[in-house]
Amino acid sequence: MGNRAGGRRTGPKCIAIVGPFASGKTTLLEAILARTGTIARQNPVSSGNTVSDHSAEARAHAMSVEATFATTEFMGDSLTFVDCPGSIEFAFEAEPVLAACDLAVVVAEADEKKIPALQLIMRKLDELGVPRILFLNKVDKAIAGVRETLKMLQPASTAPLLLRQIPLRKDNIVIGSIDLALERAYIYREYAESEVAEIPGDEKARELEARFSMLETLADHDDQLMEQLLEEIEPPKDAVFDDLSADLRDGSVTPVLIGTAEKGNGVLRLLKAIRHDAPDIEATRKRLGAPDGAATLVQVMKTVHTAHGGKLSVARILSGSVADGTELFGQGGDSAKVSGIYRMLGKDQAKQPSAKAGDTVALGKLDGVRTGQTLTSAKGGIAPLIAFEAPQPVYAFALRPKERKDEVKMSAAIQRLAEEDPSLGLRHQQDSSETVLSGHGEMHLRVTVERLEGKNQIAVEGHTPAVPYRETIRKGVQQRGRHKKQSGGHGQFGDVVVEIKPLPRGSGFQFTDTITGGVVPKTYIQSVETGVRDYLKSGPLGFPVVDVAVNLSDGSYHAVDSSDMAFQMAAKLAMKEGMAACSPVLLEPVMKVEIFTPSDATAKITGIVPQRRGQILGYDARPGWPGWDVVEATMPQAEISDLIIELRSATAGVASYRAGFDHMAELTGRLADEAMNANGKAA
Ligand SMILES: Nc1nc2c(ncn2[C@@H]2O[C@H](COP(=O)(O)OP(=O)(O)OP(=O)(O)O)[C@@H](O)[C@H]2O)c(=O)[nH]1
Ligand SMILES: [Mg+2]
Repeated sequence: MGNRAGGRRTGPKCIAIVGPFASGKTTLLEAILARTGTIARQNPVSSGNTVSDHSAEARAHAMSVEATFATTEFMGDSLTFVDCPGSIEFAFEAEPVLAACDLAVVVAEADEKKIPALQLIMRKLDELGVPRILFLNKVDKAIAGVRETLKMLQPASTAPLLLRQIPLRKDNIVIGSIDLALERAYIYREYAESEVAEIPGDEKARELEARFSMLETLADHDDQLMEQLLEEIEPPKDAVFDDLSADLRDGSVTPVLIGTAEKGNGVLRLLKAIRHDAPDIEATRKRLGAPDGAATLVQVMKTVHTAHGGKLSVARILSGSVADGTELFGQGGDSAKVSGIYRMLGKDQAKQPSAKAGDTVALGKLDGVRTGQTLTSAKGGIAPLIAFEAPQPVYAFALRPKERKDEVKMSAAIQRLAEEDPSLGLRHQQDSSETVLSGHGEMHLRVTVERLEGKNQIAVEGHTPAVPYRETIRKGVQQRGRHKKQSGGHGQFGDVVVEIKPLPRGSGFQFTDTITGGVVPKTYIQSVETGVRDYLKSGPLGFPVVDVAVNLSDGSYHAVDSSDMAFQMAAKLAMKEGMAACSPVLLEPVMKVEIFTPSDATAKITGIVPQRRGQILGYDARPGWPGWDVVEATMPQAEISDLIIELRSATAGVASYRAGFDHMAELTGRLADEAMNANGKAA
């Protein structure tokens, strides 16, 4: 014991603050910055004046919408905290942060509804191998005991939650905490350091019981401690601390500290635990599989375009050092020179001459560098140490500027936003010539549009993207089309007979001819095909026509008056008249959908599907996700556009889905009329 390399690691640290929606992350960061003296006082989030939620968008929606970096000092150590948004719609923002941080502080609260969200975060930390401390916040309003709360939260975590502190109550109000490792009591004082006290006599039994249970969990990874417990020998305090550090760092337990961020309570203990137990940059390098060597290595965590137009790449220096002018190479050997190194405090930056391994700083003007990239000082560059893949978007907006003159400006601004937020999708929809922005929920896109408008002074209009309807026919017909004009000199003459026939779904378009004896010359057969194809771009219902075969069976021509144009016209005439008689019908795209949901909401989800004209194909346990199900269904694309909103509200915000095109299906009745009306208006 005591030899598990549990000692304190010095050097700058980077700590991500994560946790379910509104658990108090921003409040905690504010409390930390106040406690370390980086800010004069702790502002409540309701003031709209915190270090994190300073943007107009965060204030407007009373939630964090991006990762915020704040560097502070605590007892001589440099600590950079990164306050990550809790909403699942902004979850991707945290991934490059988590990858390059040393430790995550998971802020949780005693709220059953937020367990699935907590589970999602814990899974991500498991996946990335990030050690963590759980900060059980809001103990001021907790009704249940902490141990019951941990029992409730435990299913969200694969590692055992190890209670390190228990609350000290008076008249049912939490007035402080008892640290089970230090065996000391702390009496909370608002916005100030707690007062150290002896453990009150009547709390001793409860303390010993909780402490024993903590030691038992630690003994699972320490045979010597196990023996001591069995023989009822009091283990040395230092050895307990070493175990706590070592178990935290290798992820075998998740220590739990408690507090009330809003009043700054429990914050100093948390800072001390971080100082003592957090792994350092060496461990993080190892976790990322960074190559050894003399070269400088940098991992980019976020990209921002500041109000003054400069691009900042917020990055962790994994090894070596960076100074103004340092040339950094990405994958493939592209390079950029650092121009400006800044220490971050929310929206403010302070210039500094250089940065060394472990530091988290913003690097100026790294053109071409993207979030998630790894950079090196070695010529030749380096492949990213970790690959980030944004989940499939679940919500989309079609955008256009209110004023035409803003088109170019809007498209440049969207490019910048997409650079800042790699989870945004951007495509140009041919059918409707719309710019379609896709993302992870309504709020995500709303915030994106607000940024577009606010930062760039462009007014934009957003609406649900058009569904790519098609049309086809139900029966065939034979139709003649004659185009004949005699006006003065040269006439125009084309005459065709076409046979129009429906094809099986998914066949597309086929053109053939059965012309014999040259009644329509070869070159004009080509013209007929061109005319037919042109017509099919918009059929009798106003949509592109699919699954149709057209055969040119007969016709006639005129040696002088026939022309390419005349035959195209004749073909279009034949198609126009013929198609109307073929019982045209609208087709809508139907998608195959997989909906991921906590199992206790599966019944609700299977109820939502048929209401959206969907068909359940089946549901099952989600592989590798205890407590989750996957529901498979088919559903018309038109019904999926806002599906996520309903799924999220049925599952406290955590359900998601993946969809891919499956087939086209006939659409008739009121919905078909609506689609045609909408199309008519747009055209
Ligand atoms: N009672 C109580 N409320 C708290 C405490 N800490 C935070 N809150 C409240 O919880 C709400 C959310 O706080 P935030 O700090 O914005 O939470 P967050 O986790 O940053 O939220 P998102 O970033 O939007 O996910 C606010 O109303 C806070 O005042 C606490 O210790 N006790
Ligand atoms: Mg927040």
